[in-house]
Amino acid sequence: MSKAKSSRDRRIAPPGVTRVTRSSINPPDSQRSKPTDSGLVDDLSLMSVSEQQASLARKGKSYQSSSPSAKAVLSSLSGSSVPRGALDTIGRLMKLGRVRNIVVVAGAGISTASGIPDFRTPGTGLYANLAKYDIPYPEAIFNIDYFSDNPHPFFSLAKELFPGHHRPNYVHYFIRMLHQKGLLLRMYTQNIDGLEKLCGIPDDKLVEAHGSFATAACHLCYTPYPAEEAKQAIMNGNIPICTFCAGAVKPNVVFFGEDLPEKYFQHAEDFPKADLLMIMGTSLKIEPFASLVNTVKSTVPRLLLNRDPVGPFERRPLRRADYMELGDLSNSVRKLAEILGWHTEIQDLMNSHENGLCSFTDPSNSSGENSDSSETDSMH
Ligand code: CNA
Repeated sequence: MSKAKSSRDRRIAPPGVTRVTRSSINPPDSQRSKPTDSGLVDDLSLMSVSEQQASLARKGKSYQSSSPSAKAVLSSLSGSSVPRGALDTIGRLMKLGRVRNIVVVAGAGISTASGIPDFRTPGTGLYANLAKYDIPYPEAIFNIDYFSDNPHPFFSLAKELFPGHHRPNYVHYFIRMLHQKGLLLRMYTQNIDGLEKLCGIPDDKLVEAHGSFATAACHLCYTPYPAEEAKQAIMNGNIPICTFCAGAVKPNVVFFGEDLPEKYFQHAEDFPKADLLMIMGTSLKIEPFASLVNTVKSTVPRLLLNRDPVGPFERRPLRRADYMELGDLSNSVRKLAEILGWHTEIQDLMNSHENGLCSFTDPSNSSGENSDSSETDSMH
């Protein structure tokens, strides 16, 4: 789908890093980056035991471990003969203090509860409702070559997507709570709605891999353009025009065929450090972002919270350390928050912060914005 253009290299990869553009096509499994396997850690004996337990319990058998470390971990859990679901297992790991560096990977599904449609949900997704934009195929609306020829479809959509019309929801605040508890190593989001910043996740904890509306530039000569003026033009149904070359200005949302922001390359340091990966509300269809989930060590637990299995979670059997909770994301996240004993705290945070947001008018200026978000507290 993507037609990467080498001439469009304003956002270049750091030295020594291969230049990467956004593409909607997943590579075959054989081409995906392989995780490094650095051996079992105690946490993983818990994960594998838990899964074996569940499996044996399904077969009417009780678990008998020959692994001392697995037994030790098991014996430290109360009621350990009961098979656990994904949320219980991950919740227990977190409560035991086994998890300190969580990487969250998120997509449009975390914002549907805020009233923003995702791409691919049948019926409600943007791709199912694009007839009004009069485009030849859904991805054209985010294709930089198509935009060059005809920017109108994107600007119609941008008018609807522009940050400022929607509020963060419980899922965003759960992620902020991970930060406040000192557990969030980084959040990698594909979203362009700005709700992560708006809920108070600070800039240094956030990688907006597909850009945002917070800045704007000419799509031809890349001359920066004031974001607020671009917004005003778009909201008035006009196309902002570059004062230097007269090209169309667009918000710095990453289109198919454009380079990802430099911050994205932080993943090379973050993912090897992760001790838990939480994947939320994404179809994992867009590369290179989708393959990030394969770059944690194979012993690191991965938890998918989504309506349906996606990416590596479509395979059977699941990788030993993979867990998923299928269904509505807000419900799943709330269940996990309840297991952790955080639910009331998140609600209070959400209520107080949302009240503050009512008087906050310009989210495009936010950078962790009007919050106390730089402060973290500890889980223990
Ligand atoms: P996608 O391909 O539409 O996938 C979304 C996934 O979330 C699907 O698997 C859905 O089943 C799942 N999902 C949606 N709602 C829920 C829910 N309430 N509970 C559980 N699961 C749910 O979107 P991706 O993020 O994977 O694709 C990446 C694109 C989408 C990015 O480039 C974004 O720029 C783009 N996008 C962003 C937004 C936004 O910023 N809010 C909105 C629409 C599209």
